[in-house]
Amino acid sequence: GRVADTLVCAYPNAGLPNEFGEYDESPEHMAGLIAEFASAGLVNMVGGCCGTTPAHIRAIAEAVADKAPREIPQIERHTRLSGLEPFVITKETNFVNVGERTNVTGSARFRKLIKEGDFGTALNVARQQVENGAQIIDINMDEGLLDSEEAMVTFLNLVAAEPDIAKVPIMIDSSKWTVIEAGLKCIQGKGVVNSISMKEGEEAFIEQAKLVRRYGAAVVVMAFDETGQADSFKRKTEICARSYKLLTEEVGFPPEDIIFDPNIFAVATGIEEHNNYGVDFIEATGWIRENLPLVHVSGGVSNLSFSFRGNEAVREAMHSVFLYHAIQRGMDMGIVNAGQLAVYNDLDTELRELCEDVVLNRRDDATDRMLEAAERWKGEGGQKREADLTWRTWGVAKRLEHALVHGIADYVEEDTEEARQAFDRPLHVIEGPLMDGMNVVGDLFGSGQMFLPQVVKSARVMKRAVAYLMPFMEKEKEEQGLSGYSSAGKILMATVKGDVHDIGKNIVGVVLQCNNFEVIDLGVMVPAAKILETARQEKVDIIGLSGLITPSLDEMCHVAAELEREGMDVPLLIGGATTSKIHTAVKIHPNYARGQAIYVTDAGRAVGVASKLMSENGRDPYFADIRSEYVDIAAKHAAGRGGQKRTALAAARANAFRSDFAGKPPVAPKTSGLSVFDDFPLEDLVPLIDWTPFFATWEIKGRYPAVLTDNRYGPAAKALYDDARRMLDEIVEGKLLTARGVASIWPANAAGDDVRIFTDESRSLELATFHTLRQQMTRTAGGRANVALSDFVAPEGSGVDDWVGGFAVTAGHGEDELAARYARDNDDYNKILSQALADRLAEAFAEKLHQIVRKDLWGYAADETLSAEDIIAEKYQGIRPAAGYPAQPDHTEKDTLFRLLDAERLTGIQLTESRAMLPGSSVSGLYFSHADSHYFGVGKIERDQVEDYAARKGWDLAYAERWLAPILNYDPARVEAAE
Ligand code: THG
Repeated sequence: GRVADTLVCAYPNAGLPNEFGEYDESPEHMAGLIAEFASAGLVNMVGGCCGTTPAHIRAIAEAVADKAPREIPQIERHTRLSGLEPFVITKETNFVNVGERTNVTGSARFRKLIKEGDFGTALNVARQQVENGAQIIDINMDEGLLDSEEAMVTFLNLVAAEPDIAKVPIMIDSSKWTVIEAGLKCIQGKGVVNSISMKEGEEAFIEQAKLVRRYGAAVVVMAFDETGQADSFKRKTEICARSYKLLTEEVGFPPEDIIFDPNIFAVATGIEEHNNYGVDFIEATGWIRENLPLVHVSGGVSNLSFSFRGNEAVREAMHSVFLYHAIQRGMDMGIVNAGQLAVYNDLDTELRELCEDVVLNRRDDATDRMLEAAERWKGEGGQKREADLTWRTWGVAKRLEHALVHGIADYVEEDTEEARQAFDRPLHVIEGPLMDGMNVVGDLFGSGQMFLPQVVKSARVMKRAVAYLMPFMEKEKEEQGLSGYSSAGKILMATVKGDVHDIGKNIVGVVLQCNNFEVIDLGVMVPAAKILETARQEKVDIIGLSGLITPSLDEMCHVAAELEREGMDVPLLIGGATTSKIHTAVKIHPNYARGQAIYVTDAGRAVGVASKLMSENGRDPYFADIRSEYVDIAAKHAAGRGGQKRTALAAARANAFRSDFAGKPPVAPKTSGLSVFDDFPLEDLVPLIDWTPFFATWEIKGRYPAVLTDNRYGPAAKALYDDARRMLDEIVEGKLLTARGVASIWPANAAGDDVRIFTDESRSLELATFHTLRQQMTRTAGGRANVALSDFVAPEGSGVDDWVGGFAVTAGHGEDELAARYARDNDDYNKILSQALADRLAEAFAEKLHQIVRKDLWGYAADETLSAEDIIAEKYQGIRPAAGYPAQPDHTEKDTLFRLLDAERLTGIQLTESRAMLPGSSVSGLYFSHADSHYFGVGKIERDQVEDYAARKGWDLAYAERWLAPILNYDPARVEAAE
């Protein structure tokens, strides 16, 4: 109500209808509410609807008698469009991008999809435009063989159901009025008609404008008249002026809702008359904005470059140059390929000059010159540009800096050699230009202008330069006894015993090396003894531990205690997916009083922490800070515990989740026994890769694909993605990784919180038992359930037969060889990239196998037809929880699973003592098929359940407490002391 510039009337019902369909609100109550509206200045008129009686109206009239009506606000004159969200065009909006790709004549792909009736994928075209920055989407269905009206209506109705598309206003693009009107009837909010003109005379023009107004849309007016399209400055401006007068004076069309399009035509066509089209448009734009108040100017930008079809690099550059000049003159809207707009200042200077000559018609031979040069920019897929090599003419120090900042390794040896000759000693090259360059990288990273993948690429250049200089430094040492190079500090890094993941650790190592730290990387599964021994031998300044799975937390405590026991005081950095500040403060820190455990959130922070530890004033002030923080955290943690005891196990069981087995009976599997997949085709996994976690690995936070065009992360994300796709192609084509997997479905029934697996359908012989854990958080009566995975399986004695599946997959065979190959070349970037991709392929394999199970092996969703996107979004029926994750935090359940699947023999995956899977890029879990099954977190549990669980597993209590340590809601040591 606050923004409407018309009268606002409120006439509510007398409350919501009760169970008899009657309205209960009394006259007094309702009058009181409406009086509040009036007092707040929200309404001009009031009344009553359903359930109100003359008594209600009388009470309302009395209640508002002395209240002033709402003041109708003066609204600033702006173009106010909307989809689901408002879109107001003001001076600050700058240039409005209208997405062009949802156009059957403008996109071969979109045309094909619409013609084939694949509207789902066609919607993705719209979504991508929005994700790529389109603030409005232009939709055009004008195609001879299509029922354009029907296609328009179908598509618009589907768009309306997709909030991430429908949030932006729609521009209905058609040369047929009937199609436009059909579209206007569908769209919600306030859209734009594209377009009307005077080509059929003033009368039709006025009539259509009135209708546009009635449908409440804004309008694009083309510079057309009865004699055709305007191609000169004079005709363009005359026609727009005449249209403006008719619209504002005859139709009463608000000028801010008029968008003039003075026709963008193709230039550089070889026809001389076309040469000045760009200039005419730009000048007409200037004239319109100066003489026709409040209107906007738009145009179809891609039209400009039709003569360079197939050469996207040149087209993009032409558009960028054209917009640069047209926007300066007042063009404030354009139909563009959103997400494919080059930045004017980033254009290659030669190409920009050629484009400028063409667009601004600056020389007679502009077209010829452009045609001649165009081929050079026409790279692979039209995307690749010839590299700008002007930096190669700079001085050697500047060149090294450029190579470091941009991560270009192509010339590093020759540049380093040149620098070596220029300096007295090879060491001075490191301490001089190389460190200077890395400092620039460090500053850019620190200030958020560079991101991890770029830094790791820079490190690759640095490493290769240092590797080149090494032999010279050694020779110097031998011959002249000169000292070598001194690092900022020596750091030992290791993934602890039982754990295999080291991507995060590798990234940290590289970033530290970039900052002149010497890193000794002991790799994965490193026992405490080895860590201590190396730390002593190498006299390291810092030890860094990494861990991915929860048992590693315990192992880290052990390493800390060993350091303490052996009288060491080397600072201990703690990092990795499973670690946390709380755990470090509460569990690890107390084990290591002589030294200090320090939690490091992410790779970006590691350098700061390491530098503080190596600071000239010594590490003590920093230790003191950390210590007081950790003591504080530990105290708060201790205080917070104990008080909130959770629901007793028996009560939690009474509040179990009840799957609807009668209404949705379990489906018998189509197959039994083990299904083995040896060497599963990698190319079938690629479409199911979920890229969002891939970017997270590199500390690029954002959802794929939007992250590729993100303002901040976009360029770094895109470069990383391109590198990843390239490597993925190599991996797939060269079969550099091997995917192996196994799955099976067994007869099963729940027995309390356990799931019993039977040998066959007679269900007389038990094959194994899976144990599950139940949530114990306190629930309000009638609220949510205390869930355990066993709740998704029909209980024994219910008379309902049920089944449970299991799987183990890996894409990691070959992973180590691949990583080692890159490591040999000092190429950490590609090493880490290959590990991250192997991880993604394993996850994609888990997704693919799950689909095969749903559709074929089990077949409970045989008719499922989901897009890759929907599959990644888990829109299917059923779940595949993995041991060690929130729904079943006990890693040892993998023992049972692996035994049933014969997984080690059939897939080559091994379990470490902590039950990490080796190769690291592996996934395993159970399948639950029921439509009611869902993911959840067990959360913290009480001792009653631990005792029960231990008894079910045949464990003693202390052993159970070790495996369940991360989820205990009590401190076993204290309970024991109290007892
Ligand atoms: N003014 C107004 N509306 C318009 C235009 C205009 N609507 C349509 C068009 N012109 C703007 N939209 C496009 C969309 C795509 C292209 C050009 C203009 C284009 N497409 C590639 C081609 O033809 O080479 C197709 C590439 C592919 O198939 O993917 O260039 O001027 N008011």
